[in-house]
Amino acid sequence: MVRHYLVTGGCGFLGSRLVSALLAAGHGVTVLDILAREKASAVPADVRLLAGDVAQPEIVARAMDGVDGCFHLAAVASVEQCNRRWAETHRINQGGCVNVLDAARLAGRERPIPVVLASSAAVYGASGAIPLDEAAPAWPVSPYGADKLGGELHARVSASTFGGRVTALRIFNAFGPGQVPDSPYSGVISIFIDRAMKGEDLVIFGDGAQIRDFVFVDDVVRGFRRAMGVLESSSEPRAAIYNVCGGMGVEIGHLARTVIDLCQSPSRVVHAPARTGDIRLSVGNPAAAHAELGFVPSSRLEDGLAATIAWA
Ligand code: UD2
Repeated sequence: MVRHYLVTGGCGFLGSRLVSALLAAGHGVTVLDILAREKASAVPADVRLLAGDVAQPEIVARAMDGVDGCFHLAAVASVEQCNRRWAETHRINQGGCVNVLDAARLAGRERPIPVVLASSAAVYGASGAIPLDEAAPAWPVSPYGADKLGGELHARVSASTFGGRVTALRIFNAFGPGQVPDSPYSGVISIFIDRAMKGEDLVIFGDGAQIRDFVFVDDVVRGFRRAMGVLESSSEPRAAIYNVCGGMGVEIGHLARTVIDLCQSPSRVVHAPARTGDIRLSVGNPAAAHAELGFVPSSRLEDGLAATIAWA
């Protein structure tokens, strides 16, 4: 069935890939993004594009008008930025999420419009469980993680108090084509590929034995769409949370060597002091998303890396 979806943050790394997939499936799309003016030329012409901040309830309400479902991805996605601009990013990351849930409530005819939220593995913080499943204690150690957890709590309120249908996806380390390397807070894979292609040193923060769970962008997009499909077929209020991850731990040192090999690069691996607060082990358990959303990450790390290198 053809629908019209709102994608907040639709000009970003994950959002733009989701918009392309929705259009390819024949759906209509509205994008609300603070960067919409700057990035307008990169947005497909048939998208209804609104420039604005999700922290402003009026523009969120306008964007929600007439849509059948909402994917909420707009956020200040850098942990470091959120550390520096705590109160301001709280207004955007948690306040923006409440604005989206509230607008979905007010715009729905009989009940709120279904919403899929981009949450993050950052909600687990220093939980320490391996692998992390959704029942592990959520104990964020950053403003960013706390606000993502706050969004999940408001999703529960949407369901319990307002009859909403909301799913929050805890995204682990997403990577793939479209992720830019030019900020110190970019994902490690985009930075390593950029450096390997230029023959520059790959800098590992710490000993390189820290472990991450990488998930390819197209798998994340599939997770979003499956989550929406489940909400659309649900007649009951619902607030669910799922990990979106590959389920496999990769050492950063191994990643650096793999990227150098795949790029056939003369780059060397060097070490620098570990980042303050860097989490040692982050591996998710995708079993619940598999069982309840039919989500199976289909890309092997090497294939995802090859696709990202080809794009870079
Ligand atoms: C990821 C998310 C972040 C948040 C967090 C929650 C990304 C880009 N960031 O942060 O938004 O959800 O998880 O825990 O997905 N590293 C190097 N050299 C580099 C860059 C990074 O060694 O040039 C290391 C870094 O110290 C870390 C690992 O690589 O141990 C991954 O770093 P990242 O910035 O890609 O992502 P992460 O896990 O810190």
